[in-house]
Amino acid sequence: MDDLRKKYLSLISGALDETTLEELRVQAVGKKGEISSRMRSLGKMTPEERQKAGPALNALKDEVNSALAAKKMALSDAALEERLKGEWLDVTLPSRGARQGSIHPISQVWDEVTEIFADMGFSVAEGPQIESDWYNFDALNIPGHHPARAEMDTFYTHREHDDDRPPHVLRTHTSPVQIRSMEKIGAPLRIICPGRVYRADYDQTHTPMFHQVEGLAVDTDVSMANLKWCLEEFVKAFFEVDNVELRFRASHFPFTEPSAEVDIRCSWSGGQLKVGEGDDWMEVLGSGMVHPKVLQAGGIDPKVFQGFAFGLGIDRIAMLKYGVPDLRAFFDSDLRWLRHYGFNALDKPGLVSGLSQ
Ligand code: 2NM
Repeated sequence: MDDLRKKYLSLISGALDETTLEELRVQAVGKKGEISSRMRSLGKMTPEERQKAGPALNALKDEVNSALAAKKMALSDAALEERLKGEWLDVTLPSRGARQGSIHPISQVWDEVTEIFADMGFSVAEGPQIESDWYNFDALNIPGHHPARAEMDTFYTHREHDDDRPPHVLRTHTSPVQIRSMEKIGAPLRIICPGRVYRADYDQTHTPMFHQVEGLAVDTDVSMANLKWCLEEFVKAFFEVDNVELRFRASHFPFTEPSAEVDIRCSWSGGQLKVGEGDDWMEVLGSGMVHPKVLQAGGIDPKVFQGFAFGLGIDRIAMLKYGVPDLRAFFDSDLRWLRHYGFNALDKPGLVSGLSQ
């Protein structure tokens, strides 16, 4: 029995592949194998012989089976090792440039504006694009008969005439988000609301969907001077210049009193815009002190709190900053245009690293 043991253990340890190992298993412990036939011969032994040989044969069978299993594991590990060597991949190789996408100029400017106001302590708030009449108009001091409702070229959702259920609209500005934020957060408050807005207007300089950022700061000691500083900082950071001159022109919006439109000093020489110098003025923002009725609609006490607010068109300032001549090209999804005007996804705008590379 000891010879059998030595023979099989040495054969198993010398096996080079799983096929050889399987042949050895059949030869030793298979139905007609050497160890199995020895076990069958136990019947012909005397009880004394059987009592010694039985357990010894069982032990031998177990030992050979374990040796087979261990060798099988070792062979399969070695095979895996070999395969992995062949499948090695260099993950440091550069990606395929031809398939790289780019960041749309509107997304880029959205991120730049957000970055600048975040640095001044403003949070970002977002809200629904389908709004109730109340949030889009009434809460903003634009009652039903107000001409601004007609002027806005509002898209109404279709519904049979029903006096009990006022219609919903596609929001014509992002101000309803500010009413919702006043209700939800209360005062003090500093937020900007970037988002898509809709007006039924389509020509060289208007698309029925465009993008706006509106800002709102509410506190117990907020003034027009704070508004002016804030917008000056914004314009300098956005146009990446050290000095700008702003001109506040008296204007009228239903939701602010007083209201002002903001122009920046610039020059247009050779079709090239330069901000902060020259004899031209360019309108970029609308702004003002939030009307007491609007604070009230947001659940804020206008006897205790004041607020300033402003609004600007993302698409328009994107055209100005990046020299895009035609607004409608923004929404054509022309790949050649996107490759030309798009930004690298890895160059995230930051006030330290630079807004635009
Ligand atoms: C503008 C111009 C002036 C404005 C007002 C508000 C609110 F909700 F706080 F009253 N949000 N945005 C505002 C003020 C917007 O856009 C040209």
